[in-house]
Amino acid sequence: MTASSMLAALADVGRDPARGGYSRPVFAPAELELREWFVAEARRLGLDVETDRNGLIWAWWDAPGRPRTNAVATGSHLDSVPGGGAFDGPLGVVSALAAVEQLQAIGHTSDRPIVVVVFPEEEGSRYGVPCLGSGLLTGTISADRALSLKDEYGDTLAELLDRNGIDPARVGPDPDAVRRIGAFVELHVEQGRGLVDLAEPVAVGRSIIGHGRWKLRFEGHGNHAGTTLMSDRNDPMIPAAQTVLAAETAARAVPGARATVGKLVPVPGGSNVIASTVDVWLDVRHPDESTLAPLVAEISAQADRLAIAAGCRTQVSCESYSPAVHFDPDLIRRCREILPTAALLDTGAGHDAGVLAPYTPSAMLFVRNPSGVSHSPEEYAEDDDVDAGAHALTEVLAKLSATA
Ligand code: HGY
Ligand code: MN
Ligand code: MN
Repeated sequence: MTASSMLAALADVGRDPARGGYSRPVFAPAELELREWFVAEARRLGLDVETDRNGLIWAWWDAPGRPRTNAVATGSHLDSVPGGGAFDGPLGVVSALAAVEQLQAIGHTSDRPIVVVVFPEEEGSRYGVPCLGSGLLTGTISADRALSLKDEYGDTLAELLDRNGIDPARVGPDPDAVRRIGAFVELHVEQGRGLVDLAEPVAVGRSIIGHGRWKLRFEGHGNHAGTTLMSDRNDPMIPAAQTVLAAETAARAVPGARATVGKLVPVPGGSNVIASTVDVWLDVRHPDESTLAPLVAEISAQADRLAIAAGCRTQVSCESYSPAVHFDPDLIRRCREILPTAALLDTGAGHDAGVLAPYTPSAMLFVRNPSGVSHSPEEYAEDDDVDAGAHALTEVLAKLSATA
């Protein structure tokens, strides 16, 4: 099957009629359906499939007697943001399967095994921490912290994994699994317009900017919307709203900075109720970490001042932080030798390849997205570009796996 035909086969899984696009939280029915589809497809290709102690799926293309060392790995994620696009994650997974199928069709033999990996909870939409699967694999996040994370239903990750046949007691770093990887190349839909004006549908990734997520809790005094005079209020919604504006103003003043509040949750959340608390999730990113930290500090200080002025309190906690990533220069060079017309792109989006980068040579391929829009139902890639991306990945896997 081609990558575009596989994507078409998945087009109805996890559609979100309320938001548009797709909502495929990790281990929710839609993502489980995609995982089952992946396992069936991988087995159709004769790959040896196993789900590891952290919920990652590994589909190995073995050869008799060839050890699982120095593998050329590829893959991506199947989970999505709420109301996300069809390509963010699944494109890398279907392209990896299509590349393996193409290599098998031409009788490719290689000195190195090829393995396709599916990483759980890349978006962090259910548990708040992005790249949770690759973070557990590499030890970037501790098992204790991960297992105690709760979703909006109060389900801990431990309970969710247990319900899906994964023993929470075994969750944790898997250095042997990381050591088996000699190189990792993730294909992903581009989440920007770097390729739109070029005549080339595929680019090689160079870097990921630093990025993190902070939770700001504003605590006030819940009360009645009608009987509480304006002079008698400690309404946490006010400093929360002012902080959203302050974050936007602060980020606009710093070239290259991005600050976003995409999630704000008042408790109890009644339309005739002054909230008792308001939680605000702040996503801040910048290519230079020495700029990112002071920007977050400034926004946090403003939140504190605004809260005090409203007779409220704030608590700020860092939910996740991903340092800037520079992909492996040699692997980038190899990819560009194999794909000489491919542009070089930096990205503002985080990826599992970024988490793996400090542990094994990692790189990325990006496929043109005509509008550049992502994390939205509008996310898109033309079938021809999807298949050009899969072909590029096929070439990269063939050349990388052919050398000892
Ligand atoms: O948020 C990100 O950059 C990625 O899509 N997880
Ligand atoms: Mn994403
Ligand atoms: Mn992604």
